[in-house]
Amino acid sequence: MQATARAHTNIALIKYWGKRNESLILPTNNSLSLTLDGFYTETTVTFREDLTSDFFLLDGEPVMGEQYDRVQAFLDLIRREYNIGQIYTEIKSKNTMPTAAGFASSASGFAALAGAATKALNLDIDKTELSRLTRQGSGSACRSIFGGFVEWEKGEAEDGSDSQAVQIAPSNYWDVRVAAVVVDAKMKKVSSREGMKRTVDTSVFYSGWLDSLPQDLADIKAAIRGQDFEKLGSISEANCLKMHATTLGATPPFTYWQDSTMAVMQAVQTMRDSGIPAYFTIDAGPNVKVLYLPEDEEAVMNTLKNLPVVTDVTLSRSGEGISYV
Ligand code: 2P0
Repeated sequence: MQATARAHTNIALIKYWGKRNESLILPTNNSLSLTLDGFYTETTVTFREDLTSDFFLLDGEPVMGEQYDRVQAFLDLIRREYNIGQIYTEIKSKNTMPTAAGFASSASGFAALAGAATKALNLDIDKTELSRLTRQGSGSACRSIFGGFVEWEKGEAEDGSDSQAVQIAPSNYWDVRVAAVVVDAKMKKVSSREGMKRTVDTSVFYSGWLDSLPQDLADIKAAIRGQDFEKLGSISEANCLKMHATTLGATPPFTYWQDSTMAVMQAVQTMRDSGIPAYFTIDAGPNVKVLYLPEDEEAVMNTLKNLPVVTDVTLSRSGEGISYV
């Protein structure tokens, strides 16, 4: 009872920012992402009769604390959902994120874990059901089951049975590129889980965010259909700015941005003024992702690498969904 799965991380262009059910991880809004080829997690899960608890090694080191608890809770869910009984697992996970690329590994991590565990158990589930299961490990991870452009449908059902990701376009549909820009960051961050909860509970801007989403989703899907990069980029950038604006209306207010984050944002806008179509998006942290087209790669790289606040830039293309090794 062993299997190995590989899953890539994804970058949200229309952000997931808030839950309507915290235990089932059901979101308040649909989100839309691009799966990235540069960053992935490879996980081997072995179910072993001789173990008395789950054992989790990440990059060769045993994992304890909160990270272990989340993984164990997710395996308990799989055991319960599929009537597996008390058989525990050995999990060996490798993150192939270039050092400090500024990506949270929970998206690729929970997707690879769900894929490997269900494969090891020989469960007959399709990608849609796998996405629903993965969602309950970490929300954004449900999008990493698929490659290319992916939408997470929030669903309406109380039990989450219709909250899953669907592929909008495969990875070879359109060569949009993403530069992951790491900045010199010192401030301690508010976790995305805590940040989105505080925002939903207290932000005076949250209803404006929610009201604006159906239009953003319709517009970005039209941009993907028409392969209109300026439209794709400008909607992504505006959606990111709105998400981050909600944090300023929370109690207590907070922001993920630092002066280095804003320096990169301004550099991207200056590139645009000089005729290079590049757009930024930012998740729950200070680092910036820049969207651009292949023909502008050299110019974008030169600009980003030469910014004093930037410590690392890693390039990525559209990536594949989950695969088994
Ligand atoms: C996203 N983020 O759509 C958004 C944009 C951060 C900003 O999904 O609580 O780690 O495990 O469901 O998926 C980060 O949140 O949160 C996230 P949980 P997750 O990618």
